[in-house]
Amino acid sequence: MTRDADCLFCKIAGGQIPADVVRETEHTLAFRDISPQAPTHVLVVPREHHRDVASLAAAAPDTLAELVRTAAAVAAGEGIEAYRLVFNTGEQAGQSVFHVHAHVLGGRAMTWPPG
Ligand code: D5M
Repeated sequence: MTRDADCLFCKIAGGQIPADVVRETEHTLAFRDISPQAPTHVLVVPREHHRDVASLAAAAPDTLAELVRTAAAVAAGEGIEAYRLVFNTGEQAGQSVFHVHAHVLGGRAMTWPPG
C-alpha cells in the first residue's frame, strides 16, 4: 500500500483524520465533502496514493474502475438518478488536493458549462 505521510486524503484513508464515510470497498473510500456544492457531494478516493486520475489509470486501472463503481453506488444510495462525476486535474482546473478524488455531485439541476 503506497501512502504519502503528508497527504490529507491518505490520512483520511488511514483513519488518522476523521471523515463522514458513506461507503467503503477494498480499494476505495467515499466520504462527504467538507464544503458541499450540492445536496449530495461525496468524494471517492483510492486507498492508495495517486496524484490524479491519469496517474491512477496508468498505475491501477482496476482501482479506477472500482472507484467509478463506488461513485455509482454512492449515487444509488443517495437516491439520485442523475449526477455529475468530476475529476479536477491540475491546479488551473481547480484541483487543490493532489490525491485523486472523484466528486459525486447531485440532488439539484446542474448547469453547463462549469465555471
Ligand atoms: O477538491 C478537494 C475537495 O476536498 C474540496 O471540495 C474540499 C474537500 N475537502 C478538503 N478537506 C476535506 C476534509 N478534511 N474532508 C472532506 N473534504 C475535504 P479539489 O477538486 O481538489 O479542489
